[in-house]
Amino acid sequence: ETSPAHLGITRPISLASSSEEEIQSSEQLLQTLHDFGLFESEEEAQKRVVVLSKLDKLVKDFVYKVSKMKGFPDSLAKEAGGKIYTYGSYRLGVHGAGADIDTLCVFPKHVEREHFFTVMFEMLKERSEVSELTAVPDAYVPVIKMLFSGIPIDFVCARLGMARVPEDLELADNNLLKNLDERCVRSLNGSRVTDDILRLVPNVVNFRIALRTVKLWAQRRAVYANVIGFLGGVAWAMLVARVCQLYPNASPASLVNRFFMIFDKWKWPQPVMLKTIETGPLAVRTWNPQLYPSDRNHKMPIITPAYPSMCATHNVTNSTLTIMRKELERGKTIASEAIKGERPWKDLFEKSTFFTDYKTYLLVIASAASAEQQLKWHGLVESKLRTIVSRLEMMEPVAWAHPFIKGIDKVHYVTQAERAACMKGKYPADRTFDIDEGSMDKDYFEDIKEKGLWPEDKLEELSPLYSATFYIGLAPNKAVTNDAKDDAENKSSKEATEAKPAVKRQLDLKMVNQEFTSLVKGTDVYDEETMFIVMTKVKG
Ligand code: 3AT
Ligand code: MN
Ligand code: MN
Repeated sequence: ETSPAHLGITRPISLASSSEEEIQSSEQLLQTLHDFGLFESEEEAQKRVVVLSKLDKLVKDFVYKVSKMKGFPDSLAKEAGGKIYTYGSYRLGVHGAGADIDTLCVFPKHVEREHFFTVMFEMLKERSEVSELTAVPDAYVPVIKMLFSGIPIDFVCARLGMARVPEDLELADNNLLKNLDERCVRSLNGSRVTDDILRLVPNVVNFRIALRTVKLWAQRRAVYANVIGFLGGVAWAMLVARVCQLYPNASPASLVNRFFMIFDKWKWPQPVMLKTIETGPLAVRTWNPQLYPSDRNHKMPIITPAYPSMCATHNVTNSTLTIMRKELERGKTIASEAIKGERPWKDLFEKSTFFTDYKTYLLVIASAASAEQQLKWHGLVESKLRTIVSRLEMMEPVAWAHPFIKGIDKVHYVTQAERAACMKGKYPADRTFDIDEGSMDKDYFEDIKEKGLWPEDKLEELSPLYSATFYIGLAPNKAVTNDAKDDAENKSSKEATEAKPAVKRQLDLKMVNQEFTSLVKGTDVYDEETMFIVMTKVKG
């Protein structure tokens, strides 16, 4: 059988080009994206190019330096090479104005991973362009974070099994992964996946506009958060890429419209893939629900194309799937009208009303005594939050549990005496300040003085306590008649375990609370002296 070449595991649904009307609608969509400030200026774009070329030069200097340290003659040290690649939103070409540049540093085998966190780290420290330099060598994907000329950089590294890293090296060859440290494989994976996505999309320009639309929609509708159980940037990118494969000649507006039509009706857990899953040279497993029961648990599998293929949506629960389905349905209605010119595209991006959507919210409040401790504690609690969601959604009175996409950070200036109340989630309103993203270090004593919130001569009685509040909206299961009072707070756990099935219809948050508390306290992040966790229920 002869068929026209196509990208993807099936043939396209339609090869049709877009109509005049759809092309016009695409113009309006693009204008709307501009109105939302999604595109950086030419000047900012140029700045990124300069930063990247400096980083590439730095990597070559780094490899040279380590080669010399290892006693290489000058000529060989110079030939050892080294090179950067990008991944993430910048590589896909869909980054917003303030976005980071996710950058991968690749070096030859005589340079060790540790050198990246010592030698490279020191080289960066010396640079006048670099600020807020921090190394996280123990992360799942070890990383150096910094601002370079004010642009946030996530700098990861991979040591390859070759003597030199030539300028034209491509990362697509699976054999590159042989005998590498697992952390190097993971670091390479980011670039290999984004490269593959771009290769597997028929028209990259249209893909980018459609993906920018979907990302903005997902952010505004509060369904963009991989850790919490929604989808992250890579997963949304793969869904859009699949639609591009199915409609290779469609304009951006029709891609967006098709995106909502297709995924509103998708029969999850049927997986979304951009190509067939490859086998390869490593002893790692690739996604395979026939073989691995845990892969059968994936509610909304979206599989990364690059070997070793994995599910990018491991964290999705029944609840978050339900919420995303509702949003896709809403999106479908709006997009189908917008593409006909019957309503503006901006309607798609109306902000989520999460905080008023529910009658009852469960609040999980994590607090710590220092900004440094809080950063870790916030991250840990966030990463475990979906266990509460899975627990709640199994309970009869709950139709679904809706986690908000991020914890809300605040800092409270409190006395020793007030700390006990704080542990229960009760903070003084007038000495509480919102923390803007990434500004945990700011101190508010000046504000307290200026506003006369505390006697000036007694300011030393106050010390900061940092808190992060995670909200989970509880949708009641209307089929359950719940006339018994929900008394999770005052019921002993003995009574709870002895309760008869009929009584279990009550929302027993006490058990959920106990389980979650022991889960987070059982980790090595937890410090009894300085970290606190509390769960409360509030009416919306
Ligand atoms: P932004 O435009 O930066 O908001 P992005 O898609 O570039 O969107 P990130 O910079 O957060 O998002 O992440 C880029 C990639 O890095 C996505 C994923 O392949 C990888 N990544 C991010 N966070 C983690 C993590 N915690 N663990 C492993 N990989 C991660
Ligand atoms: Mn990024
Ligand atoms: Mn990043």
